[in-house]
Amino acid sequence: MTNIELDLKQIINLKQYPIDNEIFIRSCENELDQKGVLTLPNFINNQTLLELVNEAKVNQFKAYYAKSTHNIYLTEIDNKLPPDHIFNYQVVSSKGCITTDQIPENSKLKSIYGSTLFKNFLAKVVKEKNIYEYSDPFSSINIHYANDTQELGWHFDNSNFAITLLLQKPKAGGEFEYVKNTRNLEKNDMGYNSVSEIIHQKKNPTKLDIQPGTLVLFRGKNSMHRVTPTIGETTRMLVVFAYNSKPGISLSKSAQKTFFGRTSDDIK
Ligand SMILES: O=C(O)CCC(=O)C(=O)O
Ligand SMILES: [Fe+2]
Repeated sequence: MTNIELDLKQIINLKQYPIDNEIFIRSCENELDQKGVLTLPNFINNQTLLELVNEAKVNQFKAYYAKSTHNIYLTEIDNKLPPDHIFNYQVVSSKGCITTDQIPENSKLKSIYGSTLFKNFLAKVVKEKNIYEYSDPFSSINIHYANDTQELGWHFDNSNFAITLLLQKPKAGGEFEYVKNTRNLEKNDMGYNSVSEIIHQKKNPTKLDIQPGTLVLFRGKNSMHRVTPTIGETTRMLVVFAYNSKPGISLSKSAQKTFFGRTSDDIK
């Protein structure tokens, strides 16, 4: 066992979540398949949670805040479709973000993210052979901050799976809402009717009540989701652990600029 793996015992609740146990892994895989989402409450212990909240607060001043308008499919507008077509419907996202290079080297977030045990667990649950960190200095671990009124608008993810760890929950709002299998990208089904029903409030999404310390695995490629506006002065703080199914992948420079306000060229 490496030091990182030894450290993991002091970070993750391995008694409740034996992440190297094949039966446990299988049960996680099944739950993710069935629900499209897997939540593991108290994944990290209370001491670690306190430490990580503190660390996130200390580094919040470094956050790059951006407000953007985008469609639910995270693409450019399609001018061949009418402006009022649901494909072209615009929503707002506004949040702050700090990047891997802005998180201390000795942060427990880096111990978790880089741990072989953790990566093997995730890979099996999401049915990937292996998972790899990003090659650029920004994208692997991000902390998102949503202050009063900030939100993440309805969208489908580009990635096959997402892994998040909630650190701090606002007094109200900041709720994760989703609709399982709204579209089927593989079958070219854009899900216009379902998307439209949600947007026009003819159908209700599923709400996920997540407490701080919870690890969430989510398949957001075909399930539209959003985070409702934060209400009140307590910031929603959430860690995103991002991996690829192939090594050596960087986020494009233009995406770096959009998400982080700078590119890897700026820090050389
Ligand atoms: O903040 C969350 O809980 C979800 C984040 C999300 O959907 C995303 O980053 O794509
Ligand atoms: Fe998402």
